[in-house]
Amino acid sequence: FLEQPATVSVLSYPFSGGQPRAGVDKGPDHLVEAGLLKQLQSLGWHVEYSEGAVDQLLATVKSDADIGKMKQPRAVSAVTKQLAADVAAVAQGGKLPLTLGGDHSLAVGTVAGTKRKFPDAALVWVDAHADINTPLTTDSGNLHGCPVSFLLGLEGTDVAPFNEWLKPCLKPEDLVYIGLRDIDNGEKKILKDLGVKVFTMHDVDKHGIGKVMDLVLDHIGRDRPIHLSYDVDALDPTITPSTGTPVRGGLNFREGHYIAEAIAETGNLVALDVVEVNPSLGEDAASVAQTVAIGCSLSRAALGETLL
Ligand code: NNH
Ligand code: MN
Ligand code: MN
Ligand code: MN
Repeated sequence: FLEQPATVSVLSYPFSGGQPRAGVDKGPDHLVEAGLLKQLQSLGWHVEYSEGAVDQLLATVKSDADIGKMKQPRAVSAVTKQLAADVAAVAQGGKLPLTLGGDHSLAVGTVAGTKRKFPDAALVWVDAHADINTPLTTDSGNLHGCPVSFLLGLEGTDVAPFNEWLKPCLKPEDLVYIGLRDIDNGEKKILKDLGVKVFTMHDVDKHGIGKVMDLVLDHIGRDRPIHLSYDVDALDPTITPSTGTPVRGGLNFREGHYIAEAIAETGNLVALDVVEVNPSLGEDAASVAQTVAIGCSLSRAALGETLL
């Protein structure tokens, strides 16, 4: 689905407004300073880099009072609207957008952008969380817990400011989850009602990650564009400690990388998000460095790095 020579366009989006913890906006700079761009070049990719104009976009948001339960809705909407345009432009150019977050509310923009070029794209969501709360079901009000519901157009998501630019673009059967282990009660009901394919950590334990990825690809099909949205909190907190909402019992190092490798092997990856790296969190500098290094190695794996 990409033009040759293969080009990855790295989009830095230093945005934290989808959740309350400062520092996740520093994720992209740390990933780049750790050498991500050169690493991708070494894999044979032509690499472009740009920084989203997050500060300018936020300057247009004069005040951002809650709307219903939603926190910072104008900030999230303004940033994701521009990100959708950026991702769509990259995809239209035959290149692969790699969005570095920032928090996972950014996926409202990245997936909407991918869908403009590839309406048939499947979405593989790797996360401890389902991020499918709606503005009606969310307890926290944090929009990084809600992006999937907006993409699906669930009840309660047809609200300003999002409905000024965002149209539902995802069908429940286009979506597969891997790694879930902290699903809110309202989310459990939504997932069951919609019949979404979910591979929780229980399924990873039962089948092993190899079988799970076979089942993921059985479900979405092996000849469709794939958008991979990777929240680093899918991995166990011993592996990626520097993230805002760590949940024990996560993917181990190899399981996390195997997911990315198996997607790369399809040759069908058209967009990648790496989100929720928060360099301000974690016990010490080594925790931060490890989390950032894994953000880089997951990106490399998804873009074709192999062990042999
Ligand atoms: N489900 C919770 C919420 O909606 C937590 C979401 N936190 C995440 N998601 N980090 O990936 O607020
Ligand atoms: Mn997430
Ligand atoms: Mn998460
Ligand atoms: Mn929770």
